[in-house]
Amino acid sequence: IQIERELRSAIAADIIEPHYQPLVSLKGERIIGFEALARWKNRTLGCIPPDVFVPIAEETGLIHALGDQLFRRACFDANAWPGTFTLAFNVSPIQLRDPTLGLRILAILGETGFSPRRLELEITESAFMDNRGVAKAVIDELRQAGVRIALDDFGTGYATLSQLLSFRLDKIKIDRSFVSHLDDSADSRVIVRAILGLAQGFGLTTTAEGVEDAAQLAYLVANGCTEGQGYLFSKAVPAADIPALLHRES
Ligand code: G
Ligand code: G
Ligand code: MN
Ligand code: NA
Repeated sequence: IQIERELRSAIAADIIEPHYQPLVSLKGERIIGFEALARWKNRTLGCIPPDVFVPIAEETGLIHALGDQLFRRACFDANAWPGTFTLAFNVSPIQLRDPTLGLRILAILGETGFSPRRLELEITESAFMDNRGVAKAVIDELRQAGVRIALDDFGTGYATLSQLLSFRLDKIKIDRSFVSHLDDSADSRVIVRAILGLAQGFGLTTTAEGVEDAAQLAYLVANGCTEGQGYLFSKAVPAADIPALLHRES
């Protein structure tokens, strides 16, 4: 309850800010975009991770205001990046129950001048479970405007393959729990290879999450994964650190 009150005032004061983790093309290992990850530093409670405050924002309905606020900020920040870079932004299943979400996202894109073609929204399998009609309509509306849709944390949810196919996706993000065990689990290697095969068969791009070492990277490259993300490349950094990160690369 204290945290809910703190969350309300943090949103009112626009204190929660996106940090950015690079998305790296595995062909040539170049940064091609960033995923926005919300960070909240509270005076009394310290750094509160999104695993903690996002569920509270979802339960209280604050996620709609918080999501809009973070998205507007992320579009402003992303306008400073090279013109080909993608912004990946997480959208909660609760946000996708709101039939006005698509219009609000398009309005923020218009207001900030950030191109829908450079935006990739990350949704999770639970978005398919409840209120599928609304989620589907919102996603169709955004895709029609040129926004790409990525399925986040793939392999951890309960959606069936046929449910997945009924939504048009552009990308699958392979959950970190599989990638982190590539070195020591034959099962994880089979699962990752199967996901990559499935994605290729449907013409989807793939991002491996949580890439931490060279052996994992080599396995992913050998099996046709298109993009990676993880501490091997960089953790999420504040917007102000991005120029230095890009300079280091060139
Ligand atoms: O950044 P990592 O630090 O801890 O993120 C943890 C979880 O919080 C991830 O599942 C991520 O998708 C989610 N998350 C981070 N930022 C946002 C955000 O801006 N919106 C939503 N809906 N989820 C987010
Ligand atoms: O949106 P999503 O569920 O994918 O959130 C990504 C989460 O994974 C964030 O909490 C982010 O900080 C975390 N993360 C990103 N890269 C790595 C990594 O290489 N290793 C680990 N352990 N966590 C990571
Ligand atoms: Mn994500
Ligand atoms: Na994820």
